[in-house]
Amino acid sequence: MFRNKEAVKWVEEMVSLCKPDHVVWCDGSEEERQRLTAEAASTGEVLELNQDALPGCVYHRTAQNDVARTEHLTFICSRKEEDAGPTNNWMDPKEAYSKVGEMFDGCMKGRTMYVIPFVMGTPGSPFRKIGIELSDSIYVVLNMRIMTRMGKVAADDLGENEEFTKCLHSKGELDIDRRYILHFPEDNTIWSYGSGYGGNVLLGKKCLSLRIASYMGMQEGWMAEHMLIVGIESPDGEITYIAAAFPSACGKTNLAMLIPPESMPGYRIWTVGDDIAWIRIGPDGRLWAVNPEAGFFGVAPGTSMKTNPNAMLTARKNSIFTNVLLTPDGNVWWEGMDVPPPVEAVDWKGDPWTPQSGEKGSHPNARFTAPASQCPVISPEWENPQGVPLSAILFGGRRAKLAPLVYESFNWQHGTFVGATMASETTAAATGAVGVVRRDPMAMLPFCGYDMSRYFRHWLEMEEKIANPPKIFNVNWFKRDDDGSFLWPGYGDNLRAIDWIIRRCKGEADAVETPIGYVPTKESLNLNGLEISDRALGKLLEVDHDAWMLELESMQKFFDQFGYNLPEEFIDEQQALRTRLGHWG
Ligand code: SAT
Ligand code: MN
Repeated sequence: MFRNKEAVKWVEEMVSLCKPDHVVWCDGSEEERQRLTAEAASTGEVLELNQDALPGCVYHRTAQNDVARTEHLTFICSRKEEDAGPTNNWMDPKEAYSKVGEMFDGCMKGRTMYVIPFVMGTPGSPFRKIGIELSDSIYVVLNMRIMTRMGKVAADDLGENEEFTKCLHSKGELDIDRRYILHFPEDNTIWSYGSGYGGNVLLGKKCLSLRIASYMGMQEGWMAEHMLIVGIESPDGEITYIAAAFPSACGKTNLAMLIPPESMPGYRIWTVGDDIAWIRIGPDGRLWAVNPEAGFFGVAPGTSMKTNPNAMLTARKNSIFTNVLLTPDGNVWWEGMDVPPPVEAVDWKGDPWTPQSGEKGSHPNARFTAPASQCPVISPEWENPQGVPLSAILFGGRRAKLAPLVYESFNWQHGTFVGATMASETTAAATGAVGVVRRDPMAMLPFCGYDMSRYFRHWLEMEEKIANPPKIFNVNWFKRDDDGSFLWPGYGDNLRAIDWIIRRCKGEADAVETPIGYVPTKESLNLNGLEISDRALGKLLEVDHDAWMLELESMQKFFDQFGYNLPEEFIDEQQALRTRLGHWG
C-alpha cells in the first residue's frame, strides 16, 4: 500500500522486532471497520452496543490499572537531558530503545500488527503532519479512524518521500511495571508499551500533536497548543474565533460546543476543535489555528443533554464508549448523564452493579470517542487547511479561590506570563490525587515535548513575529463561595464572559485596571436573564490583595526549578505585579 520506501523499511524493521503472526495494512474503509469490529467482538475486546439505540457504536473496558494517562511513566528521550527540561521525565534515548526494545521484542507473537497510516490536519495541506502507528490493538485502530484521517487517504498523502512520525504501540502485558510512553523528538518517533488507555495509545493525539508537534513548532516557528478552538457568532452575524487552554477534564469540550442561554438571543457557537490547536502566523500577521484531529475524545461523566447536548448528539452513532456503565439492553449510562440509572447493569470493571451498590458505575475518566463531523454545530471552517483567525487566546483552570471570572492581560508578554503561571486543581484525567492545586503552564505541563523554559521563550519570541496578535485573557468558571458552592453557574452562561472578551477585542466593553489585568466592571457584563446576587458578582470579580501576594510566592517556587533558564521577562513581570499589588493594597 505504501509507495514510501522509508515507511516500508521501517514497518519491516518493526515487524522483525515485534514478530506478529499477521500484519494488516489498514485502508480506513467501512468494510474494514465492520470486519475489525466483528473480530474484536469475537474476542471480547469490544462489545457491540444496541444498534437501534446507538448505531455503529461499540463498548470497551480497559484494564483496571489503565484508566488514565500515566505521567510518571511518560518520558522525553532527547539526547541531552537538559533538552527535556526540569518538568519532564527524561530517559537517555539509547537506554530507552534498548530497555523498551527488549519489551517489544517478540511482544506480538500470536497477535496481529495493524499498520495505521494517519494524517493530523487536513490531508494535502502543507501544515498537516503524517504518522504511521503500528499497534496490536483493534481498539486503537477503531479509535484512530475516528480521531484522525486514517488509511488510504494517509498512505496517499505520504506519497513517495513525505516525512512521517514513527509510532509504535503494543498493549504488552498491560502491566503497570512494564509500561512506558516514550517520545524521541529528535527521531520523530514515539514508543508506547504496556497500556491500552486513550492518551497513552492513540499516538496521534497527545504524543504526536502536542509533545512531538510542540518540538517541531519551536523549531519551525509555529505553536502546538492544548487548546479548543471555537467561533462565536454574535447577533450582527460576525464570527469571532478564540482558542482556549484548560487542563484535561476542565470543560474544554463543553466550551467548544456551548449552547447560548435563551436570554442571549442571536448568538451561535461553531465548534472547530475541542482539545488541540496548531497555530501559525498568517499572511495578514494574525494567528491562524487548525484543529489537527478528526474526532472528540471527551469525558463522559457529567456530560448530559443539559450540560452538553451537542456532545450527546455527536456521540449517538459511530462512536466508542470506554469504561462507562453497560445496561442490560446494550446501552450506556454514566454519572451525571441526567437520566435515571438502570435498575441493574454491569459497571466499568465488568462487575454487576445497582444504584444501591454505592460504587461508581462508570470510571470518572470514562470517555466517548466521536467523529467531529457529527457535531451539530461543527464549524463550516473546521477542515479549512488555513484554519481560522484568532481574536483572543484564553487561559483558565479550576481555582476555587483567587482568579476572577475573567480578566484581560496588559499585552502579549504579560499574557504569556499569565499563561505560564496558570494553575488548576487536578482531575481524574491523569492518575494521582484529584483536587490538588498544581501549576500547569498553558495546560501544557504534561504535553510539552521539550524544556518548558525554552517553550516559554518560544511564546515570548513569537511576539515580534505576530503583527496583529490576539488579546490574551484568563477565565475561571470554578470560583467558590466560603461555603464551597460555585459562585458562577458555568456551562452556557460562560458565554457571558466570552461575550465580554469579544467586546473587549472590539474596544467596546468597560473594565477596571487592576494589578493583575483588566477586570470587567459589573455593568459591562451581559447578565440579562441571569439570576446572580450582587454579592456573588462582587466575589467573582474580586482581586484579593493578600491572596495574590501568596500566589506570587507560589509562582516563585514553581519558577525556581528553571533556574537561570527562566526568561528574564518573567522576572520582570513578577516584579511589576508585586509593585502594582503594593500600590493596590
Ligand atoms: O487521555 S487523553 O490524554 O487523550 C485526554 C486528556 O487527558 O486530555
Ligand atoms: Mn486534553
